[in-house]
Amino acid sequence: MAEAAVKETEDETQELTDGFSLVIDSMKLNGIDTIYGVPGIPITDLGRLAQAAGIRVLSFRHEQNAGYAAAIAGFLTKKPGVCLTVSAPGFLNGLTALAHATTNCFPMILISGSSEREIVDLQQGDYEEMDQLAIAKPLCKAAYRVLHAQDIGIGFARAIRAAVSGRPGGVYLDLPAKLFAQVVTADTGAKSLVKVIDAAPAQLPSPAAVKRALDVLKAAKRPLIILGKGAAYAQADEAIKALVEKSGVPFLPMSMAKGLLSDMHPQCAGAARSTVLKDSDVVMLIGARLNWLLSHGKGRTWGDAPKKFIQVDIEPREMDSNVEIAAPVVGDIGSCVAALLEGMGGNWQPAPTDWTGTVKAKRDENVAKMAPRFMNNKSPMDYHGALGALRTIIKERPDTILVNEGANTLDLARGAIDMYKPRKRLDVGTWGVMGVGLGSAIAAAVETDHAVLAVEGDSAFGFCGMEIETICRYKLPVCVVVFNNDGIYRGDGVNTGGGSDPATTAFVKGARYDMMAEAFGGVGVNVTTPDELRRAVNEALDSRKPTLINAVIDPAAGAESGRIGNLNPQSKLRKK
Ligand code: ADP
Ligand code: TPW
Ligand code: MG
Repeated sequence: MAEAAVKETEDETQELTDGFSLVIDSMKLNGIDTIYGVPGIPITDLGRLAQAAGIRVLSFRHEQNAGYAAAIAGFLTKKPGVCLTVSAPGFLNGLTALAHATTNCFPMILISGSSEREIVDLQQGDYEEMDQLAIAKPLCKAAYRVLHAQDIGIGFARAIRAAVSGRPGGVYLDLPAKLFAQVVTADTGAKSLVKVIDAAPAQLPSPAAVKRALDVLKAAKRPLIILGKGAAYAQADEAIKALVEKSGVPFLPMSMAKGLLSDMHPQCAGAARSTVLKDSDVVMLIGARLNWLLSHGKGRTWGDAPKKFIQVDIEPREMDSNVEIAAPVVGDIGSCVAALLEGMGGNWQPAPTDWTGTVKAKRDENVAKMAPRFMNNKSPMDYHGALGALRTIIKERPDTILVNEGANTLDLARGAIDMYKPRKRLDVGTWGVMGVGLGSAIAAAVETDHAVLAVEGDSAFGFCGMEIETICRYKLPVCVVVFNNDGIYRGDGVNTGGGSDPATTAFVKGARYDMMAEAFGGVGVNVTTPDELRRAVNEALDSRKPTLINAVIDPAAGAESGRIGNLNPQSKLRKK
């Protein structure tokens, strides 16, 4: 009896901690210093306490945009970007971004509060009841739930490792409301924390794989290197540059790999894309998948000449996903490229000059052909006139991060705007998701402190436009340019069934998106010529003030589905 009383007194004098603190301590211990999310039950206090503890907490207007921000933060930093949401509806809003992160191989952790397990599992109708763990599982790389405060440390360690090791991806971490208030002694809590050592261990390729790849490359007459966003993610910029230059092989950057080596690099084959895909005989893929974006490695795009593929990727199961890979090199890109460079030795014979000469000539020809189109000063603007202004701005300000989404606005900007530095182009990724723009812009500004130029189709902007308030609220150096052509693909669509409803692809004519920025104390500008656009963007990037420019584009200038109209089920029928 007396003994028990003494013990109780001891416990009372012991310092205590709770679930809230252990979540925050786990993040801080592992260098997670930013949270993107939307508050509400049961995570409002977690956000407040995290902010008080020195974590930057960015409150969004919709979880999907917070999730896209977290995904891009992961891409830019190689640390998992964290998105924090409430239960059921907030969780579901975050889920699209989690799936998007997983699809794009970006490390991200979606943390959602959840309702009481006992009630959820008996389906008794709890507040925002939903079996979130089960729903998240098929949409991400891993999903975990923590039920006890003393397991929070392990929960975070597992989530972080799963997100960044091997092929990066999205992880769901379910934190039930009850967990946050659970109390343990400070001592128990401290002992339960885990600092993740070497979260993404180097994965070295086998010497045999490296030799095989070099043998294939050596025998090539018309070699090509394709750099994907995995290569940009890997942050092995110098080694990749050295490999490209030592090999003398022309390189083709995928959308988000533009700038990994400057588009001005003499070996860049960006403007000779169809030629190099068709005529190459050996293709080395570095951090790029042979998915739809590369026509699955076969068909007309790739021509009839037999081809051999070398693929450098961390995911062994990516090999042979679409066509036979003659030389798989499995490992992390940094290690693989270093091994390839070493294997090439001191007297590697660079790619044949008849091939590199042909590619360069084709490239220069195409560049010259396009140049006059970017110089037109039409009003209303066409895409090329408007993009001509923006391409000059990025050339003059190569550290600016370019965010880009839309259909024509995306496809034409990708070709028009040359990139000069790694990880400066952020776009719709593997799925072509509309609405990633403002979340990406916010994360880019927060994570890098560089000014951001977001070039948005008016439809694309509509999916995330309310985050202009977030940009204004946090005073972020983001300049959003809405390419306003009154609609999806084109603004001149008609309702072919007659009737008074507008076409499904048409929006309100002459809308003034710039006024949205003014509503929140930002700068709004309406521009109708490339000169006005140039002036407004330069001013925004100089001032670093939140700015929204409504750029009036000719409603008849665009093409259905931009550059990928061939994927429309009816496009073949229509052509007949
Ligand atoms: P893109 O769309 O630019 O062609 P993808 O998203 O299709 O690029 O491909 C990216 C690839 O990069 C994925 O297959 C992924 O496994 C791989 N990857 C990502 N990070 C690394 C890394 N650090 N080392 C090796 N491969 C990586
Ligand atoms: C989440 C389908 C692809 S492109 C696009 C839509 C709706 C909008 C194109 O119009 P925008 O660009 O942005 O005005 P422009 O210059 O051609 O006029 N929902 C999601 N993702 C996709 N990809 C779609 C719908 C789509
Ligand atoms: Mg549009």
